[in-house]
Amino acid sequence: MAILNILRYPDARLHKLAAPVTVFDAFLKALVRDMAETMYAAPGVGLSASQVDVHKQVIVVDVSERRDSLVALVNPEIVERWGVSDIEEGCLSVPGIYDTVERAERIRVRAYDPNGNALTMEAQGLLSVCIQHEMDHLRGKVFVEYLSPLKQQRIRVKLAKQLRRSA
Ligand code: K1U
Ligand code: ZN
Repeated sequence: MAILNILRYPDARLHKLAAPVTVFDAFLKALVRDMAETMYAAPGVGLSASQVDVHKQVIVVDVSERRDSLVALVNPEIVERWGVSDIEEGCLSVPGIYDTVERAERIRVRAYDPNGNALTMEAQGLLSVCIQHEMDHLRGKVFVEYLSPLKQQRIRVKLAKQLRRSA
């Protein structure tokens, strides 16, 4: 197992489009294990392969308090959505920035598990928002890009300051 490096916004690699997974092999299972370890260590409630510079359609999520309910989705697709949620979001690629984005409150998702078994699941609340956030990463979209140009500018300044302080 390994802790992977998480790309930081505004790294251009966060805007790459992830490709569908076609082979469900040992490399995919190792990627899922490493992503889960990286998410738990961060700590976070979700992580996409895009954030660790692997541009394949893979996400992991665990919103449970006990951190024992890992959901790993390969080639996820939202097939139905209901309601509106405005839960505050964070992002491991944009540390220290939290804001709300309009998302569906409840979703039905079709995906594969890491063994290649097809699955359908329903999610609501934070789990729903987190899956939508991670799926955005797979299409190269970072949550701050939904915010106003003024907020995005302020975020860039704040992140540049963080970077200078840590250098
Ligand atoms: O995609 C990511 O960078 C992970 C992100 C997921 C997310 C959080 C909240 C709403 C939508 C999506 C995070 O996990 S940020 C860190 C975080 O929220 C958290 C960290 C520790 C404990 C609980 C939450
Ligand atoms: Zn994120």
